[in-house]
This record gives sequence, C-alpha cells and structure tokens, in this order.
Amino acid sequence: MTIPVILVGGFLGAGKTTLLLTTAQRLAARGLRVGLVTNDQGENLVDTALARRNQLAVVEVSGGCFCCRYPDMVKALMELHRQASPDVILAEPVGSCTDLMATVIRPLLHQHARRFRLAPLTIAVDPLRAQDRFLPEIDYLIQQQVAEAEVVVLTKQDLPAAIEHGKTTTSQLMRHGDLRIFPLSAKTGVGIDAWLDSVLNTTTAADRKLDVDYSIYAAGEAALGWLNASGKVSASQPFSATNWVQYLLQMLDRSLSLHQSVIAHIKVYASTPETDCKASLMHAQGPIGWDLRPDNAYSSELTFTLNARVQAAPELLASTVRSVLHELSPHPDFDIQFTSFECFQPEAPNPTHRI
Ligand SMILES: Nc1nc2c(ncn2[C@@H]2O[C@H](COP(=O)(O)OP(=O)(O)O)[C@@H](O)[C@H]2O)c(=O)[nH]1
Ligand SMILES: [Mg+2]
Repeated sequence: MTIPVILVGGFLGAGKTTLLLTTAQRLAARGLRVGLVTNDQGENLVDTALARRNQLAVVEVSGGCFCCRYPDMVKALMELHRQASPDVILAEPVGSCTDLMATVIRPLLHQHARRFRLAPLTIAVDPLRAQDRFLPEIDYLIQQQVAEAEVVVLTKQDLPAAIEHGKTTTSQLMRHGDLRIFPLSAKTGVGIDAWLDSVLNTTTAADRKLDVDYSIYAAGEAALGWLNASGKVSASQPFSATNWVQYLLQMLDRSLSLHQSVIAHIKVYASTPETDCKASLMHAQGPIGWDLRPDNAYSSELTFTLNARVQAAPELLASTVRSVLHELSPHPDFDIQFTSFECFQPEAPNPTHRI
C-alpha cells in the first residue's frame, strides 16, 4: 500500500510546523497514524522538540535541506515507515529551500512511487511577511517558493492584520494561474480540514518546471545567518521561564534592529523540570507568537534551545545572541552553560537530483 506524503514548504516562520502539528492531531482524531519529517540546515531543532512533545513519531533530517540531503530524506521516510507504520507522512522542508518539485518530488516519484504517494506541493505563505524588507536575493527565494506551489495555504488567518494583508496576497497569487489557495488558521483550526481533504485525496501533477537561477538562490540563502544554540541556565532564586523567553526575544529584537538585521524567524524552546515554554518572533517589533505559555513556570533552572534565522552576518548574529543571553542572565545570580552553539551561513544548494 502506498503511503500519502504531504510536503509543506514555504519561507521561515510562515507557519509550517504549527500547521503540520495541528494537522497531525486532526489525522489522529480520524484514527490515522501520522509520522513527521523535520528538516534544517543545522541540528538541535526547536521544531523537533515541539513535535516530540506532541507525542508524534518524528525523524529529523539535519545538516542541509531535503534536496541536498535527498538520500537522508529517503532514509528518514523509510525509518518512519519501519518504526511507526504511519498511514500519512507529513514533511517540512527547511524554510530557505526551493525547487522542491525538481529535487525532491520528481526524484521520489521516479524511485519510490510504489511506496509513497505524493500530495500536491503545498507552500505556506504568511501574508504579513510582505512588509519585511529583505535583500532582493532573499525575496527571489521567496518568489521561487510560491512559483512552484500547486497549493498555497494562507496562514495566520485569525490575526486581523494577516486577514487584511491576505486579500492583497490572494489577488497577487491568483495571477499564478493554476493554483488552489486555502486561507486557514492553525491556531483556531479554521480552514484546515478543507486544505487537508484536498491534498489527502489528490496527487501532485509534478509538472511545475522552475528556471531557478542557482547563483541568486545561493546568495539568498547565504544572506541568512543561521544560529542554533542550546544550554542550561541556573539561578540562585527561582525565576519565570516564560518571562525569560519573552525578554530574550524582545532583547534580541532590539539589538538586531540596531544593526538593521532583518529577522526571518527566531524560536526558543525552554524547559524547566515541570513544564515547557515555546515562542517565536517573525518580524522586527512584531508580536511574540506563543505556542506553549504555561502560567506557572517558576524554577531555578531551565534548559533552552534557540534557533535564529536572521538576515545578518553569522559573526554579528553570534555575538549579539551571546551578549543578550549574558545580559539577560548575568553573573553572579545566573549561570549559563552552553551545550552547543553554532552559527553559520548556509552553503550553496547542491541538490542530489534535479529532474
Ligand atoms: N496567530 C497565529 N500564529 C501562528 C499561526 N501559525 C503559526 N503561528 C505562529 O507563527 C510562528 C511561526 O510558526 P512556525 O509554524 O514555527 O513556522 P515555520 O517556520 O514555517 O515552521 C509560531 O510562533 C506560531 O505560533 C496561526 O495560524 N495563527
Ligand atoms: Mg518549522
């Protein structure tokens, strides 16, 4: 029996993980077993931590996008199949990746059509993203992502500003011709079943042919500083983990805007012995998006994972994050120990297959 695979791409912070986790719950409520493949340029991923917390069978492809790590992605699909025998597989390519039809979907169809049935390619679009002033090469990457979509989900349609901007985005998208558009909110659940039923019951035409200029695409990826850090914070007194996460995001926002660094997505996952918090920032001075916000998260220690993707040189991003963390949790009342800290710019994409 072939397993449906639903691939949801789209730029950083568009709402892919939130949508896929809500979708997984919907599918589980229909009595279906679900597996998720996450993906990133680095390791120690907030998305994977969140998915595992939701008791979802999840396999991570790290160290590069699905197209450059195609054999790892196939291995991940097989591993999920073996471990969890899912009825449906959801997969989230890293938000800086495009040309998925040529590098992931068509190769999978050629090689594994008997095992996997690929749904139409869905691209998540956050209508509020249009306000951000990225470099032209990053905008190019975002345009390519949308150009190969067979289905677009217009995300965050519970936020009045996203609903308002969604109207303009929809009329722009309609110019792409053969495209199905689903406005939805992963927070309220509105619109999810309509999209899910549509992609679950159809198959990709796999016929989009993008003429991607890989030198501009590579420049767009390289313009993003990519930071993954994790560690432990201990204090002499109990402190609020939710406040710590909130101040961390606000202080990073302030410091990065002083350097004209445009935020693509910063996410933090923090765990105390009792509970977990998770929040994201997608835009300068933007509201914090809370995914886990417990009321009573006081503890004298927490562990954290921080993933930041920002239009900034890696050295600047790394020094900003280090100084904000030390300012937020100063000696001698606090102690920070990093268990990992990496900051880099993604390498030029070099897909395993391109057909
Ligand atoms: N209000 C609202 N926020 C959302 C929705 N979907 C995602 N978000 C927030 O947007 C942020 C980024 O979402 P995420 O799913 O991590 O984006 P990804 O990078 O595309 O996977 C998170 O903090 C979410 O809480 C939505 O439907 N409504
Ligand atoms: Mg994600």
